[in-house]
Amino acid sequence: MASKTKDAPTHSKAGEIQLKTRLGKAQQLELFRWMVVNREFDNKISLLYRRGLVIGAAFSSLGQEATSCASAYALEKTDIIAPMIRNAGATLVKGLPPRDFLANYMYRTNSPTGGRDGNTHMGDLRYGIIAPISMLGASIALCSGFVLGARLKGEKRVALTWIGEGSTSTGEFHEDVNFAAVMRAPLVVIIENNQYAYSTPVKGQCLAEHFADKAIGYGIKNAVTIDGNDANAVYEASRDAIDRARAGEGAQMFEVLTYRRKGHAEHDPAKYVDKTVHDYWTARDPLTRYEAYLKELGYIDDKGVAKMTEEIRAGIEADEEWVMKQPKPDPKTVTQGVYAGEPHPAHEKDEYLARKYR
Ligand SMILES: Cc1ncc(C[n+]2csc(CCOP(=O)(O)OP(=O)(O)O)c2C)c(N)n1
Repeated sequence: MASKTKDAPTHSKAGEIQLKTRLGKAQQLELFRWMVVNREFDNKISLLYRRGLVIGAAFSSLGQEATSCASAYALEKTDIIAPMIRNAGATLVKGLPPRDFLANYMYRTNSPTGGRDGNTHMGDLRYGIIAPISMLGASIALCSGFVLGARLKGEKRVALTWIGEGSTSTGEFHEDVNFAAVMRAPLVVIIENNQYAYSTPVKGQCLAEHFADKAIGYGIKNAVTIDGNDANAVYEASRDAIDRARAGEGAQMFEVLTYRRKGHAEHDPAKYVDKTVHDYWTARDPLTRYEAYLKELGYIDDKGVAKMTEEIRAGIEADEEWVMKQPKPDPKTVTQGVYAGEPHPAHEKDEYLARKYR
């Protein structure tokens, strides 16, 4: 006869969420809240883009909220992240106020880049956020440098970065992961397998069964492949990897299976996407699943979800109002503040800098 433990369910009935988690009730509710913030923030960016207020690319993480938020949620305050284009959620979890992010998208002086960038290429070291690098893969080397420097100072800081499955085909990815592994850098790399790299499906990227298999070639152990739309599964795998990195076990890597529900950016209608793939993943939406699970546990009800969502929406509306009142940079200052150590004239008298160095 099968033992009781063997028969015990591993996943909730509603939402099919992994039941085994170190997160308590309050933390799971907080994590859910972050995912709602991520989604509402994305919705706002999408609307602003359609109103012509975001010039350039607007990247959505619709459908990838669990991947982004639950992994960042497993970090300590002193840890660092190097987000990529699908990691608005992680950036917000790590502490960047949504209004600063919105202000960056709308190139205002009171924003992390002082209006130099029009989307996500911004960081803020007060929150442990390194600005994303556009050349895919390069953030891994940057993270290694940061945490190896911290190790020299005797600090136990861990870096977390994400990479799309398409970007694992770049030469930089191989060089950087190998370097991080050899140096035993306290770094975690999450491969976000969201089924498409721009218009290229996974089969056009890699013949290995799992992208996580790439880790074996660098001597990185425990590279699991998990359900990236299950917030508890993402939290647990991230926490395990972060703990191992912090304990001195070297660079860690694992793969999350998820799906990019919109095109590469808002301008891309993604007509190349296979409808079966789209429908499969749409039915496995990370927020819907986590909400169903939390309701099954009795942690929240419909009223609670509506109240939470309304509060978050109102906050983002207020942020938008604030951003609209902020100035855009003077074109004459375009060449200023480019190099480190130089004063940033766009920031000189503004509120962002005042808060930054308070
Ligand atoms: C070295 C390099 N090559 C090409 C690009 C252009 N580019 C930006 S994002 C992207 C697709 C990335 O796909 P993936 O890594 O799967 O991430 P996803 O967008 O699916 O999250 C490409 C080709 C770039 N930024 N850097």
